[in-house]
Amino acid sequence: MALDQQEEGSERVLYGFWISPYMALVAHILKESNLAFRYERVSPYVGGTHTDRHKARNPLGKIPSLEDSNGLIVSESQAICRYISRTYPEARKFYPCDDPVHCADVDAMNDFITFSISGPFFNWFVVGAYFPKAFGVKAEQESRVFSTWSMMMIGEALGRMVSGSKMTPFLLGSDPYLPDFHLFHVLELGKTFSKIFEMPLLNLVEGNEALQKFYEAMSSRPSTKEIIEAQEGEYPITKRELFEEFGKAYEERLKPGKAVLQAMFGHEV
Ligand SMILES: N[C@@H](CCC(=O)N[C@@H](CS)C(=O)NCC(=O)O)C(=O)O
Repeated sequence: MALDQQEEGSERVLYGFWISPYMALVAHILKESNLAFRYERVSPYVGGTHTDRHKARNPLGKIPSLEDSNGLIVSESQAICRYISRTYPEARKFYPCDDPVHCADVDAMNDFITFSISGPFFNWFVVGAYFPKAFGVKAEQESRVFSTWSMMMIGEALGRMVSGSKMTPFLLGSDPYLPDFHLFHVLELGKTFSKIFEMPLLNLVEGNEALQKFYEAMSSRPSTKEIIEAQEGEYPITKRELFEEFGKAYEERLKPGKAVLQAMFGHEV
């Protein structure tokens, strides 16, 4: 029996929460490949990633994790998407792992985005938005400085990506691949967080014509509409958890870091 035909009693489960661009990426690839899954909400904002239950799925304490219908559990969004493509032929159009030459281009673009855009973007919103606005760390000025550097570095990387890609309207031409979905979810989170945290600069699409065209092309796909609808449906709970529970859930974890910040900045944080 092919793995995509769910065996009786087994199901494919995606653990995480919708605001996560990493979980949204995996959900997007699954939907585009017609691979059914059940969503089970695990929210880092209330400490859900550090429970024994989730650590048994992913000892690194991160979402997303995918439990496939064969019982295998995979974590890290990129690893999950590559696993899906290697396992299910219908996902291979997004990650052509059976064609090393074509796949090299896809990998190169995806690795560039991971290293120069999405990784730095993660650090930007954690330091620039979570620390002052969700954790209540009194280092607004320092967070602003970090945000400025991040904006510069990411802006420069986006410029290289746009000029070094086809952008017709997708990165490698007229069809989207894994890096397109990856990029889309970074841009989508930037738009969402720019509103939630009232930080307009987090919206990376604003003022960039090529990215706007790319964003519109991705948004018009039926699967994207479903993902965005699911994300919007969770905004109320996401915002409540973000501003009322996240700080409490991470209090103990933040203590050593706060002591370092205090020593470094020379003032109470
Ligand atoms: N590189 C990982 C990033 C996953 C990630 O950072 N997930 C966040 C939520 S968006 C998380 O689980 N945070 C909880 C924590 O780090 O404690 C991936 O691509 O899956």
